[in-house]
Amino acid sequence: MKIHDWHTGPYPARVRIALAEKGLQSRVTFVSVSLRKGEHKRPEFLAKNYSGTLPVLELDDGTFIAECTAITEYLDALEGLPTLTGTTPLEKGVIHMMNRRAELEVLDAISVYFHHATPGLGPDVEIYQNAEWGLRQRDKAMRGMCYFDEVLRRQPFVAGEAFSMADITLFGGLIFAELVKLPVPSECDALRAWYARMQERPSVRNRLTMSDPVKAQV
Ligand code: GTS
Repeated sequence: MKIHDWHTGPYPARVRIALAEKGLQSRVTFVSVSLRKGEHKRPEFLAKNYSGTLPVLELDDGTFIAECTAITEYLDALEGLPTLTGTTPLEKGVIHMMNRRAELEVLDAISVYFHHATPGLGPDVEIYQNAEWGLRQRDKAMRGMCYFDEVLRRQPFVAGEAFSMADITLFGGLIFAELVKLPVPSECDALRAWYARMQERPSVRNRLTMSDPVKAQV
């Protein structure tokens, strides 16, 4: 399998963390796609992913799977523990809901803020910007962080008692927040404590070095 991604990207981080959690790193090689050069908007990349976003999983039979949630679901179904997307119908439903909520309320909102209300990936890539929309999404993300703080006051992980895909997605949101210098509100201590705990996970710590070619071939 191949992963087309950009090693420091918050969305790519989601798949890298999922791979490491499942112990599947040795089964993939990484292909670097430069966001700053706009390589993800070129026809040859759009043929792999119509949406022009990273990451994309390429299977050995030539199938391309885009969207972090879909890629994580695929990897989770392969083998290994922990289960990231739930086992019972209840777990699956709650994890999917909280994962989507982490996207809608934090990660995707920060992404819109980045692309619309900051220079984003630069003038060659950001061909349409709407700063007002971007700033509204920034405010939405800040409210979203407060929501997740409340959730994490009641339970240790985003979807309940166990680590899941929803934790990985919210973590991606906070990586993005750091990149664009949006601080987690100081009163959100449960969210801050959870973030610190997430950073201690080996899958999180090793995500940037995973694409080292030597490691990729192990
Ligand atoms: N819904 C998609 C998913 O879940 O995979 C979003 C993917 C996404 O936005 N990826 C970013 C991207 O391609 C990568 S990164 O910003 O995290 O590095 N952004 C470039 C763009 O032009 O939108």
